[in-house]
Amino acid sequence: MTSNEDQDHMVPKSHPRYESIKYRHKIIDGMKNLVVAEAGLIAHGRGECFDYILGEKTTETAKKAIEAAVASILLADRPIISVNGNVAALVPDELVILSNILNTPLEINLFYHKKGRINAIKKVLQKAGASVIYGTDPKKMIDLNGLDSNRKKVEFIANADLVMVPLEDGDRTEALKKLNKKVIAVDLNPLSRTAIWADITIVDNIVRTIPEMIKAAQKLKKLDKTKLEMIVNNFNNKLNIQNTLNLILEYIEKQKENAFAAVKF
Ligand code: PTJ
Repeated sequence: MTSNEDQDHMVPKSHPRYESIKYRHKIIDGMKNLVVAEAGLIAHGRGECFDYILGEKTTETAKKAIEAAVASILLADRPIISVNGNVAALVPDELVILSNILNTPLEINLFYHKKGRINAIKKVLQKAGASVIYGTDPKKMIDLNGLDSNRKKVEFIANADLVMVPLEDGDRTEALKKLNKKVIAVDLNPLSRTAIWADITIVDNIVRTIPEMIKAAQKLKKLDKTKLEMIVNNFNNKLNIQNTLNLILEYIEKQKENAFAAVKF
C-alpha cells in the first residue's frame, strides 16, 4: 500500500474538504518520493490560502487568461511547458494530455536541486505517457543569461519563443522576459512577481487550470490564425489581474454574511 492509499483510507470521501486534502496528500507523497521539494509543501499552502479567497473555482478572469494562453501557444513557433515538482505531483496525466493536444513539449526545470529529483519527476511523467521530456540530461543543458538560481539550467527553453511556467518562484519570469520570450504563468497569487511580469497570468489552481486548458485547446485548435491573434490581442494582462483582485474583494465582502449562514449559535 502506498502512503497515498494509506492517507486516502484515513480521509472519508464525505469530508467537506476531501478534494483539498486529496491534493495535500499528493504533495506529501511527492515529497517522500523526491518529486516535490520540501519547500513545495509551503508553496502549496500559500496557494491554498489564495485559492480560498478566490472561492476555490476557476473565475471568469482565469477563463479569459486560459483562452489567451492557449491561443498564444497555438500561435507560437517553439513553445514549451516547464514542469517543476509540485506540478508533476498534482497533474501529471493532464499535463501530458495538454502537451500532446498542443504539440508542446515538457521540460523539467527545478528551483531546488537535489540528487534524484529530476529522475523521480521524469518517471512520473513517463508513467503518465510522456515520450519526449527535456531537461533530464545535464550534458544537453546550458545556462540561461540573467539567472543565478538552479532554474538557469535549460535545454529546449533556451531557444523557445514561449514558455509556460506553472507555480514559479519569481526570479525566472523577469529573466525570460528580458530574453524576449513570451511567458504564461499559472499562479494563485495575483500579486506575485511572476504574476506581474508574465504576459499572460492565469490566477487559478493548477489542478483546475490544466483540464480547462485541455478543453480550450480542443476548441481553439479549430480556429484560423487571424481568430487566434484576435483572442491574444484582445487580452490585457494588467486589467485582467486588476479584475481578479476585484473578484477577491467581492468574494470576501459576500463571505461576511454567507460564511455564517449555516451556523446556528
Ligand atoms: O520543484 P521546484 O524545485 O522547482 O520548486 C517548486 C516550488 C513551487 C517549491 C518553487 O518554485 C517555489 O518556492 O515557489 P514559490 O516562490 O513558493 O511560488 C509558488 C507560487 O505558486 C506561489 O505564488 C503560490 O501561491 C502558487 N501556487 C501554489 N500552489 C499552487 C499555486 N498556483 C497555482 N496552483 C497551485 N496548486
